[in-house]
Amino acid sequence: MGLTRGAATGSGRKIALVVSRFNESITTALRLGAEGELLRHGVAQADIDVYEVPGAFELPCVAERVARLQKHDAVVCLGAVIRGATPHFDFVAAEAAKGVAAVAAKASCPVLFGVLTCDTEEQARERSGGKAGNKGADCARAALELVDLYQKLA
Ligand code: INI
Repeated sequence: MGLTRGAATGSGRKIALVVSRFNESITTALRLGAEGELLRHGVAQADIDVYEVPGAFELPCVAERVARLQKHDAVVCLGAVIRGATPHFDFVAAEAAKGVAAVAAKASCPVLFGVLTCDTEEQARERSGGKAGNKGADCARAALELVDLYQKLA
């Protein structure tokens, strides 16, 4: 029996963040959390590229194009879908999740899903630097771990 896991080391890694603008105060907090985590793990500021999209629905198609550039070791998708009063929520959340998963399955580098899907803005705030941590930071760390694991599996 063997255990293979990736180490979350950032030195020399190039990471793309695809960030949606909808619910911008939340997605900015996710992006800052992700950037902070990458820097803490040794990624150089110059090696972090941010691509902005209007909403979470647009994350998969842009993530796919960014992954195809083969300029980055991982692509991290960040967004916030908040239910509020709109039935739009279910469609946007489902398409973002399915879309990013489909891109991740085909891409040669790790593609991560850092999209909050919450009932309320308060829940989203809690998960973007509040008492429930920062999903952007978690996702960035997971990306570094996967980069190393993909390398071990290559
Ligand atoms: N986009 C989000 O990122 N979060 C949301 O909560 C949201 N809601 O609720 O509507 C949302 N809608 C916009 C969507 O992502 C697309 O940008 C839009 O439909 C254009 O394709």
